[in-house]
Amino acid sequence: MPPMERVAVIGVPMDLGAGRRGVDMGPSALRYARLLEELEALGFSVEDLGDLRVPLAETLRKRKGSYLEEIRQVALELQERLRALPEGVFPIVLGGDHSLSMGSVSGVARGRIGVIWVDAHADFNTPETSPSGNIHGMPLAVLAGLGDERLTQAFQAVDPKDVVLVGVRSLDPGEKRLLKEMGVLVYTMHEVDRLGIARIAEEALERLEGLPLHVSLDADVLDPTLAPGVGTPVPGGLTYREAHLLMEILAQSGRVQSLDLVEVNPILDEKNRTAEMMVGLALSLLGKRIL
Ligand code: NNH
Ligand code: MN
Ligand code: MN
Ligand code: MN
Repeated sequence: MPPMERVAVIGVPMDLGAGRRGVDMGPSALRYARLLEELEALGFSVEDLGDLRVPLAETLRKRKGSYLEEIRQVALELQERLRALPEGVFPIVLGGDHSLSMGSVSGVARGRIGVIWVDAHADFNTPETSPSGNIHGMPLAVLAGLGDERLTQAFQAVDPKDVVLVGVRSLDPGEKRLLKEMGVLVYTMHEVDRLGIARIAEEALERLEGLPLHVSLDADVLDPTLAPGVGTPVPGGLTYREAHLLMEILAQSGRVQSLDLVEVNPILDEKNRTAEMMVGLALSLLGKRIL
């Protein structure tokens, strides 16, 4: 179990960082999948802080790729809300696209922190390396201090050596180079298959030894046959069992202090199963056990 009994849930209905619309409905889908009720059933005292206000793309009259300032504002507000939480409260941030994690990780970091980024992608692009220009492909780089200065100034919060990526299977050429240069530890699906997820979880905990941990869980890390409700599906993802085992082993460390559930796209989903799967994983990360 994490060392906390109180959970705060906050929604960030933002899709400005993604290439496709719809992840702004993620927070509703995750709540509808009974996240709060199930956490209470696990014994947590849960407070729902509601959703941040996020501008609607339709009202901005801008072309795609120019939402940096709006995203920055939303992430700053998230950062502020998380900084204001009393210590000992476990925040769960409901996305929304992954660009919100610039605000979540920098908001929960009280000194040095380890980040476990569970994603089909590395989100380690800069404006120079990004083929899409979508900001949800950049947040981890920003957190590590790379990218547009307006973002790194506000959100740089982690040493790249304190980051572990798990489940990666889609990298852009420039971000591949950056990951190597910065010494980020990346467990691609190749390593998941070779080593097994249990060993990877243990190695990640060892690498980040002694640090409080933030888990950032992108729904597209799951195999798209299980989790079709994502904007950028990539075949060959984590199975139900691998994903749960990863969460269970991280939970047993007692060091996980905060969580993002991001990139659930209800428009593309089937009967909310992607959101339901994400809720199940959150519960495992917060200590739910079979026996
Ligand atoms: N690497 C691609 C990009 O930067 C895809 C990013 N999409 C994600 N990341 N869903 O998790 O545009
Ligand atoms: Mn992502
Ligand atoms: Mn992804
Ligand atoms: Mn995604």
